[in-house]
Amino acid sequence: MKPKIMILLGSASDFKIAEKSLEILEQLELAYDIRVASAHRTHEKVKQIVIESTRQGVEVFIGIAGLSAHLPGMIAANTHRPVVGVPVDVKLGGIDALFASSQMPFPAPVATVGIDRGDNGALLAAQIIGIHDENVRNRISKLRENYYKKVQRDESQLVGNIEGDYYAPNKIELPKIEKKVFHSLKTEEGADKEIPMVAVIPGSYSDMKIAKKTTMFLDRLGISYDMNIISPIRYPERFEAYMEHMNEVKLFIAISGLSAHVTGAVVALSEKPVIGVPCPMGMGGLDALLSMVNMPPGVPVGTVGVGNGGNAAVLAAEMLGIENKDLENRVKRLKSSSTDFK
Ligand code: C2R
Repeated sequence: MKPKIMILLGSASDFKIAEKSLEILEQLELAYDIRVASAHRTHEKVKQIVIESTRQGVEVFIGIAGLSAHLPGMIAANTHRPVVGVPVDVKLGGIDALFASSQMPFPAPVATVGIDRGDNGALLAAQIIGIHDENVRNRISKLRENYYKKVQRDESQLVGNIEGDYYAPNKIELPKIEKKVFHSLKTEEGADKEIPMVAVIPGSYSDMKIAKKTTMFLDRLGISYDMNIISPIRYPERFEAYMEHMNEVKLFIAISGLSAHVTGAVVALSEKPVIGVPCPMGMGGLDALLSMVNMPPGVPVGTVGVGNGGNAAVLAAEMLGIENKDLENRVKRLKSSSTDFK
């Protein structure tokens, strides 16, 4: 059994976070390898593991590290395969590692998930593999169903134990509510030429400058896309209709500032990979970065650096390039001569 996912830990002390990843990968029946190698302390070892694993067919890397977490970035510098970064809370609540992981320069994106979210790191890696593997997609669906059932179970247990004198539960008759996720049914690559590979969703016209950077690089990489400016907060129904309409795309890129709910709304309605681009509106984009990245278990958003629309496109190309040789070669070329693309 050859590993599809390579997990690198900056230190054995990160293992408690990695355990969450392993639990998810075991449930999803995905073969992985795990090594301890620090970009700071064992620079050459990281490089060799990444180059050799890429050569041997590893499809996704997960870098788990705390403090100034340069490990995921260094992995991204040495492979054209997608890299997921899991920042670990060692100091400063993990903010240091979150910035080090997400704020990568073009064209070395790291799809960063929430602080200590080893589970979401693994789930995002699985979603990436799910782009070309229907069995993995089906298993992800079951796993998400379990998260849904857990909320239902937890709620009945919680409200069943409330004994306050003034507790006055409203008898709301809910129709049978099912988990609402728009599934893709087509599996064949290019089965329908009309279907774009990517849906790009900026939350507002204010995000267009950054969205244009994304689409410029999608164009250069030869990745087909649809784009629709649509806020799930301002136009919830239109947003849902668009998501349903786009259910055959392979992945989503959502671009948003302030309390950036676009990404969260997308991942709530889809099990495809979601790439988030935080926009600098207020607070230099810090609000958007944190609201995109710190998602609860089961609904990961792979977040790139603030304003880095270019890296979102490169990351999409890395994800799609696993099963598409042309695209793989284009992203390889771009990463080895990025100045040609500026
Ligand atoms: P020790 O417990 O070994 O001192 O490590 C590790 O990931 C860990 O979270 C403390 C923290 O330092 C982090 N570390 C990095 C890197 N190497 C180690 N961030 C790296 O290369 O980025």
